[in-house]
Amino acid sequence: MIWNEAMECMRREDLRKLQGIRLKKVVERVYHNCEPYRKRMQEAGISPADINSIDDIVKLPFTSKKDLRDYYPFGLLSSPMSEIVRLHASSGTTGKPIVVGYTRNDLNIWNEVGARCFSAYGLGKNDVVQISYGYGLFTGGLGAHNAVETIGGTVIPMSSGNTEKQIMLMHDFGAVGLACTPSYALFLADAMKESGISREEFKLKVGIFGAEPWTEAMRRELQEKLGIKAYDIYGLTEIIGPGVGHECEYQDGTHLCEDHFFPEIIDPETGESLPEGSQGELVFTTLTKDGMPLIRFRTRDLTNLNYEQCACGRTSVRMGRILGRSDDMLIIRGVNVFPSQVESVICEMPELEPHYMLYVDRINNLDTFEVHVEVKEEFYSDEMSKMIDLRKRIAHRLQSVLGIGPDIKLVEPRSIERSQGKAKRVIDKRKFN
Ligand code: DLL
Repeated sequence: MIWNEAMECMRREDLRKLQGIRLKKVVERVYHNCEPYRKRMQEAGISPADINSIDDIVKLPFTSKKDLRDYYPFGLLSSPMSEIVRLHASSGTTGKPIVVGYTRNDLNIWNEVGARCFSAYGLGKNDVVQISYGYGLFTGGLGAHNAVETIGGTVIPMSSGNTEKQIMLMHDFGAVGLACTPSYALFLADAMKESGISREEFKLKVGIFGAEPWTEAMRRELQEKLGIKAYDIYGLTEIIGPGVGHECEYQDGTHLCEDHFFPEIIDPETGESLPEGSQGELVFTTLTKDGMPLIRFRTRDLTNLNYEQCACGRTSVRMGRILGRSDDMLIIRGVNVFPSQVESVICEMPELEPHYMLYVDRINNLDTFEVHVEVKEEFYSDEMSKMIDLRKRIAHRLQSVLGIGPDIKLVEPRSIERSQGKAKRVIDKRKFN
């Protein structure tokens, strides 16, 4: 179902006009209400008068994660605190978190885009949806929660953790939708199997998965294990939270809510805009937010954009799978490696569970790279030769995909730690040397 046909199916020429009008307004807002933005624009020699269409966006300076840290906690707000009704934060790996303030209007926008997502997954007022994203400063729980309420569905505000209860309530309350990270969904899939309740006794049909990179291979795995359709939901705290983009019934790219969040793809090295279809760093400008609008915010997420119209009727651009954040990229013996590439290979091999860890270290000035992966119960064997053969095949596949051959360690089923939120799949000890 399409929640807001006028906006989601707007002719692209009209959309660009609307984006231009909104851009001018938001640039005026930050220029007049937020000192760091005004200063930066003055330094670049531009003023709101120079912004007259969406094409002018390239004249504006970028905003980075560092800016959000430098102006912690409230330095980038464009509304007075009296207008801010909610705060969210995303925890960085080190130091202070990134804080975002929302006005009432911002929360309404969030509900609107969230409703578009959940409608696109085919959910509506008759559906019960279990929200197993964490609640709190993380935007996942409350964001998905309000989206489901907006479409009139019934929310089970579970949050993450307490797996047995997750399974019991999912069953007893007849949840049709499950919203959580793909890694937690895997964990819950195993727990459902172990619960002794047969799959047919659950009503689950739709998975709403995001907050971390996941691959097509992982989608197949989850769809099969849970007997559902698994859809992507994308978002980031700085921009609004879950709801920046969503898949539709065709599962062929993540539609971005472009009337609110204008996307660009740039070369992460030079900052230059890249031609349509190129892979690069995703940049967003919030076109309608009041509390903390961001201009040309560099997400560090690597992806590509497809402007061809989708069969669903929406005209909005579709984002490809996120390869990872540029900061997730490992450089091992000079070769660029994304954990998602390893995931694709592992999920394609029938003998392996989709649970894996990457260990990187530097010993005697040489990078070491180990992949630990669980072998399925039925393939786990005492026969040495079988296991050696399997290791060889995995190493060979990884070598051809990555251009570098890791050491493979096959581990017993259930021996790799499960995640209840965003999975941590890399331990890079070189950082601590
Ligand atoms: O993860 C918001 C969210 C919550 C999205 C629930 C979807 C569902 P942050 O904690 O600020 O916000 O992390 C944002 O997570 O820049 C991406 O690197 C990654 N990410 C989010 N969604 C996806 C996705 C939330 N669908 C960062 N696919 C983003 C791949 C994703 N990566």
